[in-house]
Amino acid sequence: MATTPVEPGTTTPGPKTNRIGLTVMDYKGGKTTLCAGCGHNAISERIIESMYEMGVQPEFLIKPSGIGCSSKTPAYFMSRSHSFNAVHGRMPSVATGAILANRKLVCIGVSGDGDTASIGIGQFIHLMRRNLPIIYIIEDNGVYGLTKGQFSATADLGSKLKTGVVNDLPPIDTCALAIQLGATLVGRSFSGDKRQLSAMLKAAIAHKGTVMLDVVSPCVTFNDHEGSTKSYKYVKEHEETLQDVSFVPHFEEIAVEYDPGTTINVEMHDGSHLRLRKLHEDFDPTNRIAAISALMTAHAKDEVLTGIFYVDTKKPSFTEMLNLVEEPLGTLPDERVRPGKAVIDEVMQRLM
Ligand SMILES: Cc1ncc(C[n+]2csc(CCOP(=O)(O)OP(=O)(O)O)c2C)c(N)n1
Ligand code: SF4
Ligand SMILES: [Mg+2]
Repeated sequence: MATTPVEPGTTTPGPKTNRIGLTVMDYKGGKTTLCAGCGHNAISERIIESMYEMGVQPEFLIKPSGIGCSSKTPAYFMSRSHSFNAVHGRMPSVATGAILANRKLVCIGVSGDGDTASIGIGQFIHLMRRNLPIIYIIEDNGVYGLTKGQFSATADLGSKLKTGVVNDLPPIDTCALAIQLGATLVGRSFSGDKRQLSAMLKAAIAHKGTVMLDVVSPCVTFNDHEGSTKSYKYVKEHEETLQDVSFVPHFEEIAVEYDPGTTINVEMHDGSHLRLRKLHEDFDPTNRIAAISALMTAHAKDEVLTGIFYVDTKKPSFTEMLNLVEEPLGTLPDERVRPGKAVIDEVMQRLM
């Protein structure tokens, strides 16, 4: 659906368009069927805005997901893009196949804390090791929302269900795990923090490698009560922000200067700039050990630490490591992917 540009000589301006001539409506999806006030809806809104502002061509985006309320959300943004609702916890293998078949696609994989940290933990771990170009989002509410609110593996020790049941197991910190395993842009945000989440998503779109964003996203129906550590109230009262995150895309002029003493500037693969104004001591987001230590310290203090914990723009991505041809494998003609008879005969000769 192309948008109508302003006709020369007319006075009524057409709808606002982005750098590829699309309106924000071109990035919308179906009407949400999630509960009113669910954090996941706010995340879909931020995805729509950031994809529009970055000028991602919807037809070049794939949005695989697993199973859960969170995994339903790709239906509520970017209807013109490709979608794949995979088996519970198995989105990483579908995403890997899609990206290897077409390296030109932008991939945003949407998962939940149950989908990732419970049933899908094995797939998640191996995905994080590969630095596949993917934006992996965990919409983290600490419960299995779709199956009526049981604890997931990201629920904090001592947090309470509505029924009074107390969680007696420690949480898996998906960010610490992703950093340790090799993801190259890792952060945590909150569905209620529009500014921070938008900046992180735009940086994620510019990054060429595995982005892992854990977004705390309250479940208003099953986990937003007193005793929950994933409620709106708890996160607002316990959030500790590492940096003020801003993003300058490569197609915009850098108007604002920054002071290197207070702000870390990360140049992304496409020439965009991720700006991290320090709010926390001298935190260095290129130091993995410091990042894991900051996360562990925050847990010990019952803080919900948000910000960009780790970034590495130098590590080769999985597609680079595999030395794939530029042209998507999925569109290569048969004569370029099938060895001819002479090649097969030669291999057979060598095996005799
Ligand atoms: C193989 C399999 N096991 C269990 C289920 C049941 N099930 C559906 S969604 C879900 C948990 C979803 O939790 P999460 O990923 O946190 O998503 P949320 O609904 O909280 O957004 C479970 C256990 C299933 N669909 N498939
Ligand atoms: S049950 Fe919870 S996670 Fe699911 S849509 Fe409702 S508020 Fe959101
Ligand atoms: Mg959940």
